[in-house]
Amino acid sequence: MITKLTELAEWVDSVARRTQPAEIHWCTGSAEENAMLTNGMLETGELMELNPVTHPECYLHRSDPDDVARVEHLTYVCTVDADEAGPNNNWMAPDTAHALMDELFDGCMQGRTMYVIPYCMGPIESPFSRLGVEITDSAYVVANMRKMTRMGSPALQRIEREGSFVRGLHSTGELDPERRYIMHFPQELAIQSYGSGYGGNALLGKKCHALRIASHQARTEGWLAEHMMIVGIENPAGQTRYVAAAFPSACGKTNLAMLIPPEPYRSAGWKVHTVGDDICWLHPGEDGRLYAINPEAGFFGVAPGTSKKTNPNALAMLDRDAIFTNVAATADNQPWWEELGDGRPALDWQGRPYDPKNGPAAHPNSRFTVSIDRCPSYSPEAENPSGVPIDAIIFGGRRASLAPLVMEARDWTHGTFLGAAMASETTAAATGKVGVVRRDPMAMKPFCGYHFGDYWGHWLDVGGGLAQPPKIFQVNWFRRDAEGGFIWPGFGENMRVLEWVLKRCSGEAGAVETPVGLMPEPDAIETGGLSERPDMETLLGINAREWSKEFDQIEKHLEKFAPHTPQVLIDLARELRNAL
Ligand code: GTP
Ligand code: SPV
Ligand code: MN
Repeated sequence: MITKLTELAEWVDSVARRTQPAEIHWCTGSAEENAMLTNGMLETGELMELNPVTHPECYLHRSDPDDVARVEHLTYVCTVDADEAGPNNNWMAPDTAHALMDELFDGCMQGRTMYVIPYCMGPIESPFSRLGVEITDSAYVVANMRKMTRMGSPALQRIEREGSFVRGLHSTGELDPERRYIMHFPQELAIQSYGSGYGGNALLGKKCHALRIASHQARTEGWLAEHMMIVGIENPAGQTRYVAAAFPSACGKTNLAMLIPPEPYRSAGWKVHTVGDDICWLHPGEDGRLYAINPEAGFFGVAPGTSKKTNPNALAMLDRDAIFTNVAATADNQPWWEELGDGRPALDWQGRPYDPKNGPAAHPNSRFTVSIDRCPSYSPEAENPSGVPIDAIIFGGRRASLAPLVMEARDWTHGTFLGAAMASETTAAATGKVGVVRRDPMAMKPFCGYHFGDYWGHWLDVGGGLAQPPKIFQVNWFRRDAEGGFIWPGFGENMRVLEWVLKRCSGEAGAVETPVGLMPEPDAIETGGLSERPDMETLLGINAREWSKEFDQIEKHLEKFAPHTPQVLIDLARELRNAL
């Protein structure tokens, strides 16, 4: 027996009886194991070696062309009572879901290896960390989990000590979209995923565990599991404040987490410390502040748009020991994607000779996987078992119009309202239409494991119990002009907005009250050093008529979650609309 934890051994046995693998491999996370799996995948063609001179230990994986993003319409929360999952989730009765999944899993691993991956979400020694075991028949999943989580022997030891873990079962199956389901059983601490090998559908520690299951646990235990990046910003005086920001998928978390301050900030001494880029677990501390850990240990980042100009820190970590999924390749076998800047694609993401008639060379949701400690701005605080204290929470979306560059909530309740009312244009991170504005509360629309109305109530409860709650802000880097171009330069220049945010936290900047939120005073956002001054009047303008239409939609949206929606949010919407 590989483990002394009977429950784990019995579960693995029962899964093996159902799925009938040829072999069972317990993952230790060692370098030898990784080399063995990599060699195996090079033989089967699951991985291709990239240019060993420019990109040593970098590999390309091409997924099935029908399996390139999260599938929200096939993702379910299976609570006993449908009302618990809420209108924000697809729901299936647990019995029905189990029957369906049992049939799919029956014999599905015949002739294949079944990998058992013990993992720990969060620093191994942190009381805030949570444990899981993913069983999968995909070596690619193992290789990704190794970079993105603390997996293997140390995790298994803690699982054996504590006895409690989330049970994740995954099989790539036939990769048939008609036989694909991502099922969550929060009350059983279980996840079952079949028919996809991609990202959030298959790397079960990430969205399935660290958000959908964890949000459910967090609700009962008094903390928050959020789709947020975490960054420390050090000012010239050497003082670091931590900020957590929730933007929907492919809306700028990774970029903000590792931004390089532009001149004149850099020479003045501003520094950025990356703690996390996608998921954040927030716990109230004894001092009445909110403490954040990043449950992950690596990045699964969007490739297109990443360049030396937009995100030099990302590029610096992508020249060694990285996995690329669905990017294009140059003639000399270097990874390539749109807006990379250098080189030209020879083969597109499906391995065909590149032809612009077939669309972009790299898939719009192509990704890189790399360990967080490869990031030049990596913060050792990411390993702090107690987490980092958060001074500001930022909500952001991708909106061509209306939403201003930045504004601040009056207080925690108003901040919760801003989060609940968030909307953003859809992106390629999930299958479906791109560019459609939809409500995406707290960037959690696809990830909240329970009823949004209850979730907002939980936000109010957690914030209400804090003596020093973080200030809450809303940003939008994505306003467009009449020609469709971005008005705000974005990326590193977002530091200018962060400076105002931090100065609001330290009491060094004023604000102007408006019915939608507290706005920067004129010229409070530094534009010196930009090649041209952006249209700040548009970026910070409030159009009362457009906002009034927005409030119509927000009220309807809050209504959709009644009677679970906290009354204070409904009342606040009415009050703000009347003030407009
Ligand atoms: P997920 O990993 O899907 O959760 O995405 P994310 O929120 O981490 O988004 P990411 O930082 O990877 O950015 C997604 C896309 O938006 C990339 O193509 C970026 O180049 C682009 N982007 C990020 N920040 C900015 C910005 O400030 N301005 C503009 N115009 N584009 C940005
Ligand atoms: C997202 O879609 O928000 C991601 C990528 O971070 S995935 O791992 O596919 O969820
Ligand atoms: Mn994400």
